Amino acid sequence: MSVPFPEEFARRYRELGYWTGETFGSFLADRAARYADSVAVVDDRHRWTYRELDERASLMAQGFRDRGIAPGERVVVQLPNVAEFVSVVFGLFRAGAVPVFALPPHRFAEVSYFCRHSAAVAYVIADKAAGFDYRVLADEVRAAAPTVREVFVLGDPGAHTSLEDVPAAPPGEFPEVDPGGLAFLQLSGGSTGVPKLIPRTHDDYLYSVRESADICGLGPDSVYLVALPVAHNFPMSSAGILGAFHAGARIVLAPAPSPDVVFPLIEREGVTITGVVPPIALVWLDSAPKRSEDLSSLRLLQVGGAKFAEESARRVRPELGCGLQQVFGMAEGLVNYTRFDDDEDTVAISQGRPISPDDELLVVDADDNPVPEGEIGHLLTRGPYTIRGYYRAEEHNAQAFTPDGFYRTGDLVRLLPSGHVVVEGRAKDQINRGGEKVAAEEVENHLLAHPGVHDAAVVAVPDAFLGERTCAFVVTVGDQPPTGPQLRAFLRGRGLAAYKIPDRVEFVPEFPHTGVGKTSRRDLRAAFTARLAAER
Ligand code: J2J
Repeated sequence: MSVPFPEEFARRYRELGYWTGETFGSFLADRAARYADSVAVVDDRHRWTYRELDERASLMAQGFRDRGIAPGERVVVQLPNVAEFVSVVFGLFRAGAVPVFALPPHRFAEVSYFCRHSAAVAYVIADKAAGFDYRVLADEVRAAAPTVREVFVLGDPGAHTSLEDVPAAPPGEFPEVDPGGLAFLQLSGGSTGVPKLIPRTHDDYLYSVRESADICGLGPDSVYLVALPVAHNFPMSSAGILGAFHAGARIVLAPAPSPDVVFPLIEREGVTITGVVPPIALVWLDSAPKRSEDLSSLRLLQVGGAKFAEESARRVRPELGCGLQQVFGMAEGLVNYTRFDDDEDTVAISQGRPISPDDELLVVDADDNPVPEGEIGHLLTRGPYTIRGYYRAEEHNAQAFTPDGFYRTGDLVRLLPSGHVVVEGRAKDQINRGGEKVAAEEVENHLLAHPGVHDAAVVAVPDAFLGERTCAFVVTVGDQPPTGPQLRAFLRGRGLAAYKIPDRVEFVPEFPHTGVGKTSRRDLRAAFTARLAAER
């Protein structure tokens, strides 16, 4: 179900010391032994030391086992930025179960798909967050995904099981876990009709985590602020919460990324490092001079997930008083960072260079031939922590990976002589809405389910704040064609995450034809993208 690394590559990555055989369960136990009395996790209501976190993870692990969650079984976890996220996830790891990471904005369309596609046996939620009642969603999900036997709820469980009732005294022994096996399923930004799940192993992910912690300068005195949704790959591993745990550092979970919430936390907890997407960095830059909090503990602001404009990058040190690190990563694997010893221009204009000397980056043309040095092309990558295939997606994998196992990132880049990557654009049918990824085809399919929609094409509109927003071009059919607001309400009703609902809907009498034969979806989207660009 997961595509394994070929044996010769796996052997090499072990010989080079990249894959060490550590598992997430043993990882936490080891750091807890080393940093027992240091504070590991802070949120609104908790302040756990490494020892406490480790104990809670074991109690959760045994509780999940007592409730019949067997090694290898999948459990969808959808929690806001709370300490329990960490005890639940490490509890699952220790029980040998496989977390599937959903993000808080995901709704019925996404979560029911994750549960069905991974044949999940359980679903973990908070009762309510940001005004939304996840228990109602859980009822709908259970009806649609019969493999889900139990729903665990943080807070008031309603008809489900309270997370508080889960902990059980462990017998001292947990199942052996294969470090080369599936550790968790991460979400892909996606560019296809249905989201893709990304199978990561203990060996490959922990390698990227250790190196990331080192590259980001994390140590026992570091304090990492989780400003983005904690289950996203960036705050999870680049260097994120796992990098912090590797180094014996402290994580502070912020319930929201707004300056009102985050700035007081930075001051109170002495936060040294955090990672955000460009629009959040812009809000922080604009509000910092107007606020009174002392942000001087902050040494490094990481920005990634979408392109950070050079002029914004140059504002970070003078206006926030901390260093900038650009991060160009992907949940499929490859992560690039600018380094502490990079000169100012490199940090301002590039999106960093890869973690590993064994990350292979190819920049190619449409026929997979390398472009001349320094020119723009499609980025292909292969390496010790980049997947060889999506989970249960054989057909898609044949296109998303080259025959020799390179992942087609869909990003257009050029390489500087120093090996740094500059992201120049995108060839995949995805809209990057301020770091939140929207697959055009997925939204189009939902639009096409409306009886009044004959055809639909979803494309990016440039946006000063988010970088891009979404625009749906729609051809209607019938006597009572839907209006834009009706279509948006229709998509909400289908349980599509709010960030995927088109910001703008444009009705057109018909779609353009190229004259020669049938217009491809890609050409069609390109034509609409060009039309929107011409408006400006
Ligand atoms: C331009 N595009 C970028 C950047 C990601 C660390 C940081 C980010 C992610 C992430 C991540 C970009 N400039 N600095 O997983 O560990 C776009 C590219 C890429 C896609 C991946 C991490 N940083 N991107 O964003 O899986 O198009 O991961 O292929 O969500 O985001 O998206 P995602």
